[in-house]
Amino acid sequence: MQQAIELIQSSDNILILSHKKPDGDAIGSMLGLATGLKSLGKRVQCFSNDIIPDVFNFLPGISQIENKTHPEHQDLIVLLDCALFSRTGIENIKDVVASFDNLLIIDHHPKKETECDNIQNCVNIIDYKISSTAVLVFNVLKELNIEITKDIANCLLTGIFTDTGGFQHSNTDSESLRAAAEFMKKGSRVDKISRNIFSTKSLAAIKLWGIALRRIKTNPENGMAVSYINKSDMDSLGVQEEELMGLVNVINTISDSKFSLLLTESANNKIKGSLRSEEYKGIDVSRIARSLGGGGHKLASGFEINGDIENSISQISDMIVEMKNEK
Ligand SMILES: [Mn+2]
Repeated sequence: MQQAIELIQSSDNILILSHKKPDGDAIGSMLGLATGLKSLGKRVQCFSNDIIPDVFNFLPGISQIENKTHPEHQDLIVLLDCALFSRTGIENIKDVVASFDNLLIIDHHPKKETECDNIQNCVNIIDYKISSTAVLVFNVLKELNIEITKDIANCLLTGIFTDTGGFQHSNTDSESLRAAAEFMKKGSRVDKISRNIFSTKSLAAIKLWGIALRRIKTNPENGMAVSYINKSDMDSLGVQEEELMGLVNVINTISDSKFSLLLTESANNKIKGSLRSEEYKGIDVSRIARSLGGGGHKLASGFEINGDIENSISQISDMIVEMKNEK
């Protein structure tokens, strides 16, 4: 932590990056950190390769996350909620930064390698036991004696709220709730965040959820509850992929399944898979995700594959039966 603090204190120009397909924790952590560091007089930029889902438009300062590149020198790059440049979706880091002196990684995903393996002047704060990157950012801001304003509180509470599934997942711990309580003392409100994130769905999106729910199949052999959404389903209803956020958690509520899988077809034969389970169900879905080239947490992970939906479901299903037999 001390090294990280010194890095930040000695840097004037700071670029904050996070992972592609940014979620509430990625976006909330970026904005919370950026707003905090700006209060110290730093020049801070946030960049996201992928567009920010509209559902996060309520966050203060959301417009400061840029999508255009203007590479220049940075004293410090902060990588949030991921630990490799490749996770940012930026093809070549030189596209967004001409050069940089130092790198700081703040993340809570379990991992084998980080960008620090490739770069010498790199410091990391990585703790996979923490619920969200937002909590780690909160600790950094406190260490820097930065005043937590209502805006910062709103951003960081959104990060914790989304990564804990609205304080329902098993990663909801006393540290997250203590941080959340601090943010509420600053004027942030869980009910408002909840409303903005979960209660802003269009009728078309709910109808699409209905299509996916009707398609759920359970497999007693491997405990999987699986469904899928085709590109044509989304196109015909005019629904964006971001409006599917939370759907896999609903599939995961089937009591006699061990884990849930939602496959979403995006353009040109690409399929995104989201996996969820619950602590008491005794499945580590990150193993499944990793064997398909993805990653994530034990109870929430994802992957991307090429192919068509039907084939993918049967292949993944067979693979999981094999994985179970190996145990
Ligand atoms: Mn996270």
